[in-house]
Amino acid sequence: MFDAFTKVVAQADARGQFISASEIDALAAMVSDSNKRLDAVNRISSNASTIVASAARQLFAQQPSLIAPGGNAYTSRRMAACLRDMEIILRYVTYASFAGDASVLEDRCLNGLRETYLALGTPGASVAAGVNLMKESALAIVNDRAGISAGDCASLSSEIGTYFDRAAAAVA
Ligand code: PEB
Repeated sequence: MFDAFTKVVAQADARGQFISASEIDALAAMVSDSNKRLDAVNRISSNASTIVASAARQLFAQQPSLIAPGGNAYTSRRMAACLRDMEIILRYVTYASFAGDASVLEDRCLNGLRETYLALGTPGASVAAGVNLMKESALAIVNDRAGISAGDCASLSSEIGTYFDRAAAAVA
């Protein structure tokens, strides 16, 4: 598991070189924007149940067969498993956003997930649709202008978006 700093160290060590000026510049830029990162992670984390619930509600409205008899979220046991899975994926997205690196998400959540869903008969494309709905909801909360000092969060939002995209792509 890497963060943005340990990733740079590992890459420099693999090359047998000192950390380069451009790597230092990139990390310095990240540090100077780190309050935005912490605010974004805090907002997603403290609204996690809202993000999961609203994404799930939209997913089941778009794909009602999932909750019809025989569907993959039919019976409260499967519904609970589905909401739990969405929450797990969102939690790893917040870890990656916090660390500034996708490796925790890749290694501890997405690795083997496609195969797990194949074995379970859970439709990966529907999970991916749920992840995309969580992305929309989470980024809307991150970018809410209310109650926060104004600033440009475009690059941070797009970085966080890539973590959701990786999760969706891993199961689609
Ligand atoms: C992954 N999900 C399920 C299982 C596992 C995971 C390992 C099997 C064991 C169990 O049921 O608990 N676990 C989960 C995960 C990690 C992990 C992400 C990462 C670290 O450890 N059903 C739907 C939707 C979708 C869904 C499309 C969006 O209709 C999910 C939610 N996951 C779903 C369902 C099950 C499941 C299990 C329904 C239960 C399947 C079944 O038992 O029939």
